[in-house]
Formats: sequence, structure tokens, C-alpha cells
Amino acid sequence: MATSIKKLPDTEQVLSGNGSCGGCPATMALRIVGKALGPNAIMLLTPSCAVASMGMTPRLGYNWPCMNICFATAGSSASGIAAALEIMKEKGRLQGELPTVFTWVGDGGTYDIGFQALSAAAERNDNFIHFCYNNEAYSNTGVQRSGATPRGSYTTTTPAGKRQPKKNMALLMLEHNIPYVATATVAYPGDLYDKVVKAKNIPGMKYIEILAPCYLGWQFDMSETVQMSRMAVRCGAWLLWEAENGKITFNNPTSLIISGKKDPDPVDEYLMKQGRFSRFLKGPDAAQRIAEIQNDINYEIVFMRERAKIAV
Ligand SMILES: Cc1ncc(C[n+]2csc(CCOP(=O)(O)OP(=O)(O)O)c2C)c(N)n1
Ligand code: SF4
Ligand SMILES: [Mg+2]
Repeated sequence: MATSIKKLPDTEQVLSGNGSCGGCPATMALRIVGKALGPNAIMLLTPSCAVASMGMTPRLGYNWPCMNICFATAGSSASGIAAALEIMKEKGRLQGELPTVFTWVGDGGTYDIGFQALSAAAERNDNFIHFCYNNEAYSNTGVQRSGATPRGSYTTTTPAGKRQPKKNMALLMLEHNIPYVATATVAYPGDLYDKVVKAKNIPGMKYIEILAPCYLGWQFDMSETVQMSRMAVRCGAWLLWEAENGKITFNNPTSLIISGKKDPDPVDEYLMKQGRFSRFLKGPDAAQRIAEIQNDINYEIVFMRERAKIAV
């Protein structure tokens, strides 16, 4: 059973007056992450909405030492900082518990542009947590397609709707044999909190991906962020799972869907609530196009169910 939202610590690492949009899912998620990590951490950010949201010195919106790093370098920069801290500790120049090194990176910086450095860091099992807040597009630069954009979604670079399905990035990270991988989303704050607490206490590389429904790119009302996140999970478009030392387990309510105890909601309502799908779903082919998206979801459910059976 996940920790209740009422039991989350009062600590706030995300400060009021930051520059994010109202209802921003990434900032909401970061608040919960902050409660789990506490103040003893170092944050690395690649160019993204999270950088635009943090504000400008001296009015920093995040209560950690923060480093803005180049787009492609989350994996290599975090590896360097983690190694430097360990050496400082060894030489007696750093006392007490080592800070948690974490990267806070969008899907563009994770799935696409930062993938090479991230893969290398995972292969080395370097000691940091990579967070991908996944709003399924390059939002900060006006919503371009990324490898996380689902089939059918409008972006400025897929004006007629993206033709390909998204890739399963969390699973790709798991295939690097890192000790901890998890997915989460803002509608399930206790689940996210517990996963971050777990990751914080595991040495080596950890990867946590958080679905972050962005009202601007997805085109829904900004008051509906949490509802959209919940709908994504209930229809199976986003699966909640974690893997410790390679063993995958599913979290509620995804576990009910995977075990067949509950049918996923049909994807129609989820799609229709978002303007980004409206062009793709217009016209006489609409039913066939919805079926294509439903197939992508069904495929992932079946694939992850079978993949979870493999544990060595
Ligand atoms: C090498 C490089 N290419 C492009 C950019 C321009 N850029 C800044 S933020 C951004 C979008 C980032 O997308 P994502 O990582 O998904 O984060 P989000 O904006 O969605 O929060 C881009 C393309 C850049 N800063 N550096
Ligand atoms: S565009 Fe989306 S992800 Fe970016 S700050 Fe606004 S709500 Fe957050
Ligand atoms: Mg993004």
C-alpha cells in the first residue's frame, strides 16, 4: 500500500513564486520528489521547462544546489558530480552523508538527445537518480515531437498527428541491468514518493520516469492535470511498475489491469479530452485511428505482462 498523501513530509524543496505554468505536472512531481529526497541533494537540469520554471538567480525556485548543464549531458555530468563527491569524501574534504545526485530532465533530454550519455552512465552503474518527467513533447520550445510522443498526437513537427508509437524508455533502461527502474505519475503521489525514497537508498544508477500531462502541449484545461494523469493509468496508456534488481512488479491500479482482474478503460475518453489528438481523430477514419492507438496500448500491456515473467 502506497504512503497516503496526508502522510508526506511537510518539507518543501520547490519554493512558491517559481515560474512554472499553473497546474504544471513537472513542478507538481518535483514537489513530491523533494519531499522524498529532502534538502541533502544536488540537482542537475538540462534545457527544458524545468529550467524556465526555476527562475533566475538570486530568486531560485528550487531549494537545492542546481546546475544547468548541456542538453545531451545529463548522464555524463551526473556521473562526474557523483564521482567528485566520492573522491572528496575519501580525501576527508566532505563530512557526513553524501548528497543524493539527481538529474531532472524532460523526455526530449532523456529519450532523444541525452540517450547516449544516459546509456553509458547506466552501463557503468554510476551512482545517481535520473528522473525523466515525461510530458511527451519538447514543451519548452513550443511543443515538438519526441520519442515519447504517442501515435496520433499533434505537435508542431507532426501537424497531422505522429505516425509512430512512443518507445518504452523505462524498459530500455531496465535492459542496462541497473538496480532500480520505476514509472510513476502525479495522480499517484504516494506511489511516486515511495519509489523515490527507495531509489535514494540504493547505490548505483536509478531511473524514475514520471508521466507529466502538460495542459499546453496536450491541450486540456490546466485544472485537469491530475485527472488526465489518472485517466492515462486507468486506460493503460501509462503503466505503473518498478523493477528492483531486474524483477518487475506492477503497482496499483496497473497491477489489476496486468493480472486481468480489471479491464483497462477504453482509450476513447482519454483521447477525446485532449486537443492534441483532435485533428488525427477527425474524419471517416476516426474509428480505425482510435483502434490503432488502442492496439499500441494493448501491445504494451501484453508485452510488459510477459516481460515481467522473466526474472533471473
Ligand atoms: C543542444 C540543444 N538543442 C536544442 C536546444 C533547445 N531546447 C531548449 S529546451 C528544449 C526542449 C526540451 O524538451 P524536453 O527535454 O522534453 O523538456 P520540456 O521542455 O518538455 O520540459 C529544446 C529543444 C538546446 N537548448 N540545446
Ligand atoms: S508548458 Fe507544460 S511542462 Fe512546461 S511549465 Fe507549462 S505546464 Fe509545465
Ligand atoms: Mg518534454
